[in-house]
Amino acid sequence: MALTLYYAPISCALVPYVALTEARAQFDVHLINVRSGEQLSADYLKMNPKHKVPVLLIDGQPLTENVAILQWIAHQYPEARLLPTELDEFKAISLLAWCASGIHPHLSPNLAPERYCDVPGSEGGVRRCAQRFLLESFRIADQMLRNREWFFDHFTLPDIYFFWCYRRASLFNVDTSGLPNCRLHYNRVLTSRVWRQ
Ligand SMILES: N[C@@H](CCC(=O)N[C@@H](CS)C(=O)NCC(=O)O)C(=O)O
Repeated sequence: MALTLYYAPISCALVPYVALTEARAQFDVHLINVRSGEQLSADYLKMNPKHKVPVLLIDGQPLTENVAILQWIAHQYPEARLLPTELDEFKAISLLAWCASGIHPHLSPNLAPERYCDVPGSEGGVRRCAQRFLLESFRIADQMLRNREWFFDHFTLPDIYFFWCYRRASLFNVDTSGLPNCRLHYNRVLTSRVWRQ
C-alpha cells in the first residue's frame, strides 16, 4: 500500500506523522509550505478543497481530517494498539473529537486574529479570548492526567493529539504554568516515544 502524508512543520499534520511512525508504517512525507500558500494551489485544492494539512493519500485516495486519518491508522496497524478497546475506544474517539473541535479551533486565532474579527485593534482581545478557551480545556485535561502517564492505560492516539495542542499553545506563549500534569505529559511524549528516536 502506498501512503503519502501531506505535512507542514509545526502544523497539526504532526499528529498523524507521530501516529504513523509509532505504528512503524512505511510512508512518504510531502512537505507543503503553508506560509507561502501552497495549500491554495489548484493541484492541492483538487485533493483537499478545504486547503488544510494533513491529507493522507492512501493508494492515491485522499483522506482528510485528523480524527478520520488517526482512526484509519489505528485500524490499519492494530498491533500498535493506538486505540484502547471496548468502551475506552469510544472514549478515546471522544477525546480526539474534543482536540479537533474543542481545542484546535482556539489555537488558530492566536496565529491570525484578523481572520476572526476585522475590527481594527481587536487582535489582542481575540487572542485573549482564544487563550481563555484554551486554558479552560487544558485545566480539564490537567485533571484527567493527574497521577496518570497517559489518557488510558497505555499510549494511544489522544496522547498524540493532545500533545500537539499543548505544544502549539505553548508556542503561542499561552501561560500553562499552573498545569503541571499537562507539562509532564508533554515531556513524556517528547522523551519516551518511537517518533523521537
Ligand atoms: N479539521 C482539520 C484542521 C486542519 C487544520 O486546521 N490545518 C491547518 C494547519 S494546523 C492548515 O492546514 N491551515 C492552512 C489553511 O487553513 O489554509 C483536521 O483536523 O485535520
